[in-house]
Amino acid sequence: MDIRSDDFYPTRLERPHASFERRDPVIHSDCAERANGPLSDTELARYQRDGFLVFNDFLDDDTVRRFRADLQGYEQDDSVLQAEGTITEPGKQEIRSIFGIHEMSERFDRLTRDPRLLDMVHQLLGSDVYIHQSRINYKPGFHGRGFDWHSDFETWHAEDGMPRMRAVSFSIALTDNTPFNGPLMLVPGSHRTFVPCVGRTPEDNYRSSLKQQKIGVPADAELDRLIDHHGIQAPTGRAGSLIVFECNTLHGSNANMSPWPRSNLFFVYNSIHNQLVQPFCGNRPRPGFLGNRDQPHGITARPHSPSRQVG
Ligand code: 6CS
Ligand code: FE
Repeated sequence: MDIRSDDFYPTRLERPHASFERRDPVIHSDCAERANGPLSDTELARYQRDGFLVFNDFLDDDTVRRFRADLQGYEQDDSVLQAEGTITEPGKQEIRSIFGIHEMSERFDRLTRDPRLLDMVHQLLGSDVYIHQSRINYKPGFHGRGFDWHSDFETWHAEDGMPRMRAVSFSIALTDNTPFNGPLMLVPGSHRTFVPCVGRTPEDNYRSSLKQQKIGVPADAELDRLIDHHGIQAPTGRAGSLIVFECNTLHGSNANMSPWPRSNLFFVYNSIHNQLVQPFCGNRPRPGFLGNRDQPHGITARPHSPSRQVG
């Protein structure tokens, strides 16, 4: 397949290709925008260095409880269980993820518009933003399968047509994240390297990749090199904690062998200047609940959901 002239990050190739340094800034805002946001210089420097930040106690206990009740409701709601964006665990009935949740839940939509989150995102991406993708991960006790090592951007670039690295993911824990229930693992500093992956993307790959990703997983030798150099961090913390991670930061998680679920809210902000184009893998675009298309206007802030000060 010929490489398009607008493809800054060729991947899903026929043969292995060496990793290379990212071709986009990590923090896109100018000096004035950087100074005008909730993240301190120290936090901005840590995000630049590691590709993620952790905030314990971002969401208050009452809001966590309300989201948890919503999740239980979804498990009994046939219209949700039958929705195309609802993914079950491979070979099981347990829910693995529900995508497009910001369009189904008023509470979730309000959370994504919390001024403290939007102020942080504007500071990092230097522009108005919209929701590229949202989901609830259930990761039930005993049956919650893991997620192989990957860069979200690699998938969003190849399969959704996201041109540049100008997006950031937010993951809010609705259950305690312990060393035993499959917490998110991140490779600090990996966001600065793009790792091309080998293998043509099958049509409608998402129908299997959301259960278990096989395409877009970096080669072991590359993972070995990056992890050997940067190590692995697995932030644990109480329900209500927030992890903010750059779209190209390598991450994954182990299966949940504990009795305790590891449920989290997950939503991605993309810059309005980074609109999705034709997928770079050459396939037709994925459905809107995976990659929100044609969003020329940024989302607006709404009244605070009760949560503690960020930072
Ligand atoms: O394909 C996707 O868009 C999703 N897959 C993974 C493993 N992480 C990011 C995203 O939610
Ligand atoms: Fe991911």
